[in-house]
Amino acid sequence: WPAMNQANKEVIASLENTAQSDLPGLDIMLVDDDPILLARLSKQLTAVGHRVVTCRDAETALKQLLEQLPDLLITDWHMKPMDGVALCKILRQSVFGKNLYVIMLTAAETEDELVEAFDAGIDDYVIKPVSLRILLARIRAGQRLVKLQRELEKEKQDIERFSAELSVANRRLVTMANTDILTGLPNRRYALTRLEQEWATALRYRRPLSVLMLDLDFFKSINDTLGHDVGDAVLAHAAKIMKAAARATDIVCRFGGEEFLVVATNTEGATAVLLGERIRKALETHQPEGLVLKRPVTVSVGVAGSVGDKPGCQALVTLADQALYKVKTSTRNAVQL
Ligand code: GH3
Ligand code: MG
Ligand code: MG
Ligand code: MG
Repeated sequence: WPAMNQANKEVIASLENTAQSDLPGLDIMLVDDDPILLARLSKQLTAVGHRVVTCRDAETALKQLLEQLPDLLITDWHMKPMDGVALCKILRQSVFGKNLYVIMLTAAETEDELVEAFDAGIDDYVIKPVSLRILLARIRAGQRLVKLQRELEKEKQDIERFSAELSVANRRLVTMANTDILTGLPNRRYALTRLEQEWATALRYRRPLSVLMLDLDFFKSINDTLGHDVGDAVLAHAAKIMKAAARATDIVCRFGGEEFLVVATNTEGATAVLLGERIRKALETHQPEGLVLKRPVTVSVGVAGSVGDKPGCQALVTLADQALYKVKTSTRNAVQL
């Protein structure tokens, strides 16, 4: 039994230690029109580790509260012109005061008055004359809530930060899933989704929409003669030139191996041919530097443009592909509608 008792005592002592170390001193605002009480309580609360700011009336307290942002308010009830209940009512309607822990000091009031004070927003009260032990016990009770509230606040901030990080990561992932790694252009997945969106927009605003299908000429021979890495470099170069030759509103994508698709918004077929020609010409003119190639890098372009709601979103791609095939079976390095 004595051994058991000793063990219990140790457990209790260690619990008390944690409890104390978990609850550091509070920032307390003390409001009372009695300067002697104010001085005594202030000294006593400071002695047990709290930081205390004193005010002799509620108006000053309100002003100070904004600056001090205390954890806990201990206020007298009867003060002039504003009393503690009125102070509490105002606090509870303000952002900084709505979560403040409020203990009211009161000479024994009637039941009705106490209910009124609680309804005004006090959390607790201590009967005057103030017993320090009781006041400290009530502060400790308040401290538990203050601590909990701080933890909640911190958790809320953590969650907000985490969710912000998550949405950044998410956006990055979406970008990655839509981007071709070699050229940095939007990929086929993006191209098809975007084409559908642009088709819907074009229909809604009765605007034309064109699609250009581009395929590098004799690309396989670059790979075969100079190797796949050179092929990659030529692809990246071609992508850069074509993107630069297009307009800001044209959506230039890598559609497949050495195939590119351009969605030209608000563009009729005839205009898209001019765009295709500009891209074709740019590539022909800007050959990749430092490479000895058997023939210049060129591109064949098939174009399809909408008229009203014809031929449809998917059909635009098919028609552009068919036009491209025509170029491939004739001259190459040309544009065909
Ligand atoms: P054509 O003028 O008829 O288009 O001839 P081509 O040689 O360009 O056509 P083909 O479709 O026969 O060859 C395309 C080649 O592109 C085949 C493939 O090895 C190569 N290719 C596709 N993707 C890549 C890539 O990411 N990097 C490299 N280096 N080559 C690629
Ligand atoms: Mg008073
Ligand atoms: Mg090709
Ligand atoms: Mg091809």
